[in-house]
Amino acid sequence: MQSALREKLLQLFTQAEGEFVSGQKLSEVLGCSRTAIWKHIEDLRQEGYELEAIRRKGYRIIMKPEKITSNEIQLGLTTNYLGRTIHYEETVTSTQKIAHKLAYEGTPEGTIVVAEEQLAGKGRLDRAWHSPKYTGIWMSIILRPTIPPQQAPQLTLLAAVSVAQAIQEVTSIEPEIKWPNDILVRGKKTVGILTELQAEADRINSVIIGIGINVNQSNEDFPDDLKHKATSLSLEAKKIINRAELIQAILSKLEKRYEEYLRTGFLGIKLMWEAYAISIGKEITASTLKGKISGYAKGITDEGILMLEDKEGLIHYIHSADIEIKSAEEQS
Ligand code: BTX
Repeated sequence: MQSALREKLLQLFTQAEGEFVSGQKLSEVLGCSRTAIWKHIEDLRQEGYELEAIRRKGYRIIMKPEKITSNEIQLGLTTNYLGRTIHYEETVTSTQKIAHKLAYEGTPEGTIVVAEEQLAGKGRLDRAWHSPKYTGIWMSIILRPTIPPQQAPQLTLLAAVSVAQAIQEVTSIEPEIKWPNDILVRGKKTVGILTELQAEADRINSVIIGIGINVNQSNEDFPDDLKHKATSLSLEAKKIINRAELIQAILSKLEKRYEEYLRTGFLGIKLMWEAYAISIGKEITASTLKGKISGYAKGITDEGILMLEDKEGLIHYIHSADIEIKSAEEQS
């Protein structure tokens, strides 16, 4: 859409203060056909505007997109280095991809990549992560810890704790963590965390922590296959959540937890993680790359590895898996 036309259209809606503007009036003022107006309205929707259309009444604006700006994130940020370098993009394939490139090029530790929309957001094992425009937090954080590569999974748990704490602080929602990296609200997935490494055999060059949070999606914003198993913070808190404020809170918690971890090790994080964990002390099924194992989730080791006890009393150490918790009735 031409920018002058777009401006005029938005001005008309602003003047109407949330009331309906008829299609007739829009086409008169803008000097174009009703069909062209409909097309422009669709363009605005694509940009994140929420517009209602009712026959014979016309159109009205319900919500303008709330964009995040780098300024908003940096203003009032209390961290020393996390989020001090921000790469903000409107649309990307995946923030992970950009972060990998930046990390490789030597960007400072604490650099973050934030996007309004991901066209190919990714989860673990190359699964897709749904990342619609203006509604969520799609962010990658670059760290350079001096720890052995095999300890990197601990950082996933550290990130999960930090995000859970920030969510609790900003929204008063009490999230739960399902090992290793899912944050759920009332049993539905709200946050996904993907930790990736650039490392040599015995040395980490950088860790890229990708955090995806469903913040302001309505139920219709989720594709059908996710509707029953995913939710957003705003659906749960029943209000719009300020995404920039939540990003600031995450960065602040994450920097604190990370500093503690580098100073004193994983134990403190483990205890905090256990306070949110729903998969521990329950009958679960773990789907690993080698197959499924069912049993009792005894806890996590000091390294963050899941301990699962099978019927024969054998302990399995699970490094990576998808966990299904048996329902209350199925728990023996
Ligand atoms: P995961 O493998 O644990 O979860 C992926 C699965 O979750 C999908 O197969 C699908 O069933 C479900 N899913 C997809 N999108 C959503 C969603 N928006 N809400 C709830 N469930 C969903 C989790 O992987 C790791 C996700 C990390 C995403 C961040 S966003 C910023 C960064 N950039 C990037 O490309 N990925 C990370």
